[in-house]
Amino acid sequence: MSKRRKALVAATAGLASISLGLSFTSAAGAAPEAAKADPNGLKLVKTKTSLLGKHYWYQQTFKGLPVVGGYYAKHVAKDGAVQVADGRDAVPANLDVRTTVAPASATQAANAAVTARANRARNAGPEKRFAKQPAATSGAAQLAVIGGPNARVVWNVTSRSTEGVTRSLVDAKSGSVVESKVISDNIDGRGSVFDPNPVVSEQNEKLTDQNDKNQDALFLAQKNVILRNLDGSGKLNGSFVNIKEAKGGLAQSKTNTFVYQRANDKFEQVMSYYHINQTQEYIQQLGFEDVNNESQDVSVDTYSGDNSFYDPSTDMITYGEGGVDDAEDAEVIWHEYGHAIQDDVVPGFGESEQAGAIGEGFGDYWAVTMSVPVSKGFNLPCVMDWDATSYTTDEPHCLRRTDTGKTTDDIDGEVHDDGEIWSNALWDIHQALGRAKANKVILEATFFYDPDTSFAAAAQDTVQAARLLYGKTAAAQVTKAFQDRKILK
Ligand SMILES: [Ca+2]
Ligand SMILES: [Ca+2]
Ligand SMILES: [Ca+2]
Ligand SMILES: [Ca+2]
Ligand SMILES: [Zn+2]
Repeated sequence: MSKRRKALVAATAGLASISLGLSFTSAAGAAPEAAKADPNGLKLVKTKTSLLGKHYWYQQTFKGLPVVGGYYAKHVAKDGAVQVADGRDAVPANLDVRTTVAPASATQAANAAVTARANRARNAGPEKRFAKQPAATSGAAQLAVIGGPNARVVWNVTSRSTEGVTRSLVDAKSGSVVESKVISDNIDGRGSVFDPNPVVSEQNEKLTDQNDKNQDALFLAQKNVILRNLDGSGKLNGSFVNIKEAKGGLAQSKTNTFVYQRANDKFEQVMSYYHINQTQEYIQQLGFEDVNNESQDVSVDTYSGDNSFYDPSTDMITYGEGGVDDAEDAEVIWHEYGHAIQDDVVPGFGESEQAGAIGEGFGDYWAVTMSVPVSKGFNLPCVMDWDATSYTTDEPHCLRRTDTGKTTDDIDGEVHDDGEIWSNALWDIHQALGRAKANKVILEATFFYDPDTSFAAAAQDTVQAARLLYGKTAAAQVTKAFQDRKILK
């Protein structure tokens, strides 16, 4: 970060000051400066030692309050030569630092501004589906002074929102927000993805893998997206996703630009990052802050078979590259993330056959509900439309579906088959309650599952969650969805 040199102003008592514009940063000007006393109102905040000497950093203060951005540094060489960097701001000596705005009102104003901007930022980008953002939250407001031509006393409010950590300055006399800026390191990158997959976005069942070859039709299916919550390391590592292993090496970009075509294995890394980040953001939008809220480890294209899996012993998701590379289909990404969700919420989940089937059914359902906002209604209950082009001939190409009409009469003891009973019930709940309510009910219910639960017990948990969250009518709708599958009587 570079900081603009500031004009120097004496802020001593009784002197309504004017900028002097003096600079003391040059080496030539250093020696005479050494003899002078430090100006008033400096508070030592840090002392650093380097090879050539010591460095004293001061915060500028005015009537005991920190002046925002006002700094003063003394660099003392081993021979005693002193260089001064004076970044103090002019503050009129008669500035009244009494406040009329309460800190709580300032915090409220700051958070409203942060939330409004976070919403605008999202809505201006391609991610319109994330229109509603959580409100900013913050700790206590601190009183401070802004110097310069518009000197005033402000409340300094630190907030946290989907944009990261924000510092807002609220005029302590008028209550207006003077400045609001993101100060955290989380950064946005750029990428290109399929969303959710080319078959759905292009509404074209005739697309084929052709052994991972670049094709015009598939290039047209790519869309440019913002990769949020990256940690700034230049890798696809962030708050909710860590691409930990990948065939051909990890994608890296100093400018956090990750744009590849699908024949490049790094494309699948971008897919994994983007779609897992999206789904964790969505979960948090629903109000859940403790559903696999961590940087999920992912291994991409490292398994040659046509399969993907979640390994609870290492808490890692692996996406295979057989047929259509699995991570070219967001529905595969979301299905596996579904397993990670359940393992996070219910340690050791999946101990019985029916719990295993619930795991598979939930993963399929989660893929479908995540696809809803980007699918324009195209074959919604069809799971993994693009990956399935490698191993199905019927159209639409689906690995499985969430609307098979199966009931417990169809149980065959294979978890993926039987998962279609469960996913059908969840999909019916989605249609009855709407997406947000259904997903709140389903995620909330998961917290009450036993690791070796049965269809009936998990269904009861779901009915109970619906009753507590939304009342009797919702509970009756959920009950009916399970009765239709002969899971509940
Ligand atoms: Ca590929
Ligand atoms: Ca492949
Ligand atoms: Ca595949
Ligand atoms: Ca689909
Ligand atoms: Zn699975």
